Amino acid sequence: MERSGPYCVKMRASRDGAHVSGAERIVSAADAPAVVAQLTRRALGHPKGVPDSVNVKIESAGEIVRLKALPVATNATSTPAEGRALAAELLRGAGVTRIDEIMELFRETHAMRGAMLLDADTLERLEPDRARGVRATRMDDADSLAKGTAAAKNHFAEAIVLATKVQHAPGIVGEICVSDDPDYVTGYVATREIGYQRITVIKEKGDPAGGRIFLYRGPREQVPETIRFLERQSVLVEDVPVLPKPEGEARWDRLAADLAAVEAEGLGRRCRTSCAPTGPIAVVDGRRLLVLSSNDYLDLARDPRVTDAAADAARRWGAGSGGSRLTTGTQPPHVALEEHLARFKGCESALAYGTGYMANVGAITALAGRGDVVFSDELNHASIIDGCRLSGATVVVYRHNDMLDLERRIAGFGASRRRLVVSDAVFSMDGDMLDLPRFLDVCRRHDAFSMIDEAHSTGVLGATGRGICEHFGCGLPDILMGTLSKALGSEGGFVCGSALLTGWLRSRSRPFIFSTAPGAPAMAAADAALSVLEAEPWRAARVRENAEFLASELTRLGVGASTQSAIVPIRVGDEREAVRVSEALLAEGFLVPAIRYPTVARGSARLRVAVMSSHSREELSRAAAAIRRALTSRADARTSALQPGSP
Ligand code: WAQ
Ligand code: MG
Repeated sequence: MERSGPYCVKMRASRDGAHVSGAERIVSAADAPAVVAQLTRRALGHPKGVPDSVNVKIESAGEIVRLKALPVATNATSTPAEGRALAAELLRGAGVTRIDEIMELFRETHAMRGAMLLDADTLERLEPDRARGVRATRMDDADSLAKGTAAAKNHFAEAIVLATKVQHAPGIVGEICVSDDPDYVTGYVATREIGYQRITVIKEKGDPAGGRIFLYRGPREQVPETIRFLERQSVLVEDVPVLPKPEGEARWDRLAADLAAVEAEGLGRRCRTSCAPTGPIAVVDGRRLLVLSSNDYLDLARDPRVTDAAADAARRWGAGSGGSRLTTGTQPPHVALEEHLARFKGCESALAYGTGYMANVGAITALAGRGDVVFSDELNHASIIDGCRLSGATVVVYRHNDMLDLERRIAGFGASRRRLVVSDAVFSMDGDMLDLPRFLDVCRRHDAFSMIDEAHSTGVLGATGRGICEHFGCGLPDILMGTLSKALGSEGGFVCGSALLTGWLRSRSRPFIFSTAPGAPAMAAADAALSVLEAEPWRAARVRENAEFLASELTRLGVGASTQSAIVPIRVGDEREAVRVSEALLAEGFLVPAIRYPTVARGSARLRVAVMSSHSREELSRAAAAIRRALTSRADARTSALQPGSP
C-alpha cells in the first residue's frame, strides 16, 4: 500500500544569498498545504527583511521518534557577565569544566548556519564541515498545528524542540546557545539532567554574534551516528511549554493562535487589491483577470453617467454628510434618491441607509423586540441573521424556501405577539429565488409582517429589473429592503414600504439614527444608476441571459450548475479544495472566490460565480471551460494553499 506522510516541510528565505529566516515543521499530508502557506507568509513578512528567494521543501519524514520536552527553567540575569557565569556554573554540573575556553569559541560561531560540535573535554572540533557546522533538523513541536503560528513564530518553542532533540543524540552531554539576533539577549544551557535553563541576559544588546555549541563525550567512531541523528532523524517533541511572554502580551499570542487555527482549516481570509475600476476586469498584482464574482451586475459602477453624478454631487454637496440624517446629514440628494427608489419599487416611501447590512439590522430590530417572534429562512444572509439576533426577539428558523414549514411554525405562535417573517428574495450564495406569492399569502393569512431582502434581485429580476415583485407580477411585501451597492453600482442600502413604515424607522431604527448619513456622492450615484436602468432595461434581461448561458455551458461540460438570477453557484464541499479550485482559476486569469464557512455551512464550500450584463458569450464560454479544468485538476495543484480573499 502507498504511504502518505508525515512530511517534513522546510522553509528557508534568503536575500542576496544571505539567510533571512527559516523554519521547519513535521505534518501530515493533509496539513502540508496549509503549513506551506503559513511558512511562506512567515518568510515574506519576516521582520528581518524581505527575501528575494524562498525555498520550501517537502520531504517524507520517514520514521518518527517522539520525545518529551526537556523541563524548562528561567534564570533572570541582569548583565551578560552574570549570564555567562551562570552558564558556566550550570555546565559544570554536567562535568564540563573548560567553560571560559568554550565561551571564547563563540567568536567563531558567528557566521555558521549550524552548531559547533565539540569534544566536551579536549575541545576538539568534530564537525566534518567547520564553516557550516552541524545542523539539527527534522524536528517539530508535536502540537504545533494546534498551537498555530504563535508557536511557530516563537523562538522559545523552537529552541526547546531543538534542545530536546540535541540532548537525546548519542554522546551529547550539553548545549549552550546564544541567539544571533542582536536584539535577543536571552540564551540557554541544556543538559539531560538540568533540562532547558534559560538565561535571560547572556549577551550585550545590539551584539550580532551568536551561535550554538553541542558538547560531545564518547568515541570518535560514534560521531557519524550522532550527526546522523541530529540531521536525519525525524523527531516530534511532546509537551513543549507555551512561552512565558513578557508580561501583558499573552492576549496577542492567544489571538494569533486562534487565527492560525482558522487558517489551518482553510478558513483564512485575505483582501486582494484590484488596481482597476469596478467592472468585469480586475488587475491584481499586475495581472488582468476576468471578474466572475462581482455584484456590480449591470456594470454601472464605472458608467460615466453614474460616476459623473457622484463627482458632481461631491463638488456640490461635499464628500461626507457631516452628521446623522436626523441632525445635519440630510441633503437634497438623499431626498431625491428616496423618492426615486419609492417610485421605482412602486412603494409609498423609502429610506436610505449607509449599507445594506445596516438596512437589514435597522429594519428588523425596529420591528421586532423582546416578546416578538421573527421567522427566518435558514439560508438568509448574515445581516438578516444579525438583525434577528440583535432584536432580542424569539427567532424561529424555517427550512429553506419551504412555505409549508413556515406556515406550520407560524401557526404555533398566537397572534398576540408581533410576528415578522423575513427572507432573501434571491439567496446570495445559492442564487435561487424565494417563492414570493406563497410567502406573501402565508404572511397575510397569519397577520405577520412580511419582509424581503432584494439585494440580489433589484436590477436583475423582472422585465425592467424592478425585482422579484415584477418577476412574479404579485403584490408587495410590507417591508422591501434592498441595496445600492450591487446592481446600482453605488453603496448603501434602503428600505421601501408604506409611509407609516418609514416613519416608524426614522424614529426607531438605531442604525439609521446613530450613524452618519451616507454621503451625497453615493446617493447621487445610485439615483443616476436607477435612471440608467429605467432607460436601458435590457441590462437586466442581459444579465439573466448571461447567467443562463453560463449555467448551460457548464452543464454541457458536465459541471452541475443552474441559476434563477445572476448567481451561478458551483458546489465543491471541502473548504481547502474550494480554495484550491479558486486558485487554479486565478492562475488561468479568472477571479472567482471560494465561499466558505461561516458564509455557508461547513463542508458546503463553493465557487460563487456571478455574471454581469457586460460579459460576452466568448468570455463566459472560456470561463466555463476553465472552471471545468480547475475542478478536475485536483492532483496537480495540491500543494498550493494561498488563500484568496472571500467573504
Ligand atoms: N542546528 C544547529 N545550529 C543552529 C540551528 C540548527 N538547526 N539553528 C541555528 N543554529 C545556530 C546558528 O549558528 C545560529 O546563529 C545560532 O544557532 C542561533 O540561532 O527565550 O534564536 O535561531 O528561551 O538565533 C534561544 C533563547 C534563542 C530562546 C535561540 O537561535 C528563549 C535563537 P537562533
Ligand atoms: Mg536567529
